Amino acid sequence: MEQTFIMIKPDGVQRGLVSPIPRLYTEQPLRACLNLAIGFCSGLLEPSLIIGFVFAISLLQIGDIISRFEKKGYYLKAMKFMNVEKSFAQQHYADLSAQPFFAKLVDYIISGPVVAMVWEGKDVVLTGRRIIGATRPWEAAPGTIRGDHAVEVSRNVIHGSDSVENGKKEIALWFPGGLAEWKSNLHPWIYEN
Ligand code: IDP
Ligand code: MG
Repeated sequence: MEQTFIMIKPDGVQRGLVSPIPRLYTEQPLRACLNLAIGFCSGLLEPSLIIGFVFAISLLQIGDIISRFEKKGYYLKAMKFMNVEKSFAQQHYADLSAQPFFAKLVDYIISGPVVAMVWEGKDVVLTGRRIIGATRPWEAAPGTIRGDHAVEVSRNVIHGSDSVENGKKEIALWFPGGLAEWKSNLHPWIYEN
């Protein structure tokens, strides 16, 4: 099945889209506790608890973006929370290196941690782009992530591969170690084949 690379950019991580932490705690305390527990456990596995704590907070913030893809019927095949090196950001956006905004774009992507993900499903590249919305947030339809949560093109919250081919390239770049192999038990209820 088709796969796409989705990245929540540093502003998306920082802004806590849709679910500010206090609201999440009052409205969805179970989910908040679960996220915190996952973050704490990851802290135990990681070299420092602080990384786990940051991961916990970030999961609270990015949960709604992940939910949009999950609820649609796509499968999360890989996810990591990380800081990006400058040279890596330049490689990811190599196709745009001639653009006047390239240097700024690279600085933006390395300005804080990002959440890198691979999602799988039928037509996930095109549909993922529709869920994300147009590059320029003022052109993005209401209901899309950028349409609802971004103002500036240089602060547009999220990245999604623009073709199957580029998706493959980006997945290989961001997840050289491969992806999780799994299939949801709900698969026959979402997909015909
Ligand atoms: P996309 O993210 O919707 O695929 P691209 O054209 O591939 O859009 O551009 C990559 C990223 O570069 C955009 O998401 C946006 O953050 C940034 N960008 C695009 N155009 C501009 C611009 O005119 N000024 C500043 N940043 C831009
Ligand atoms: Mg692009």
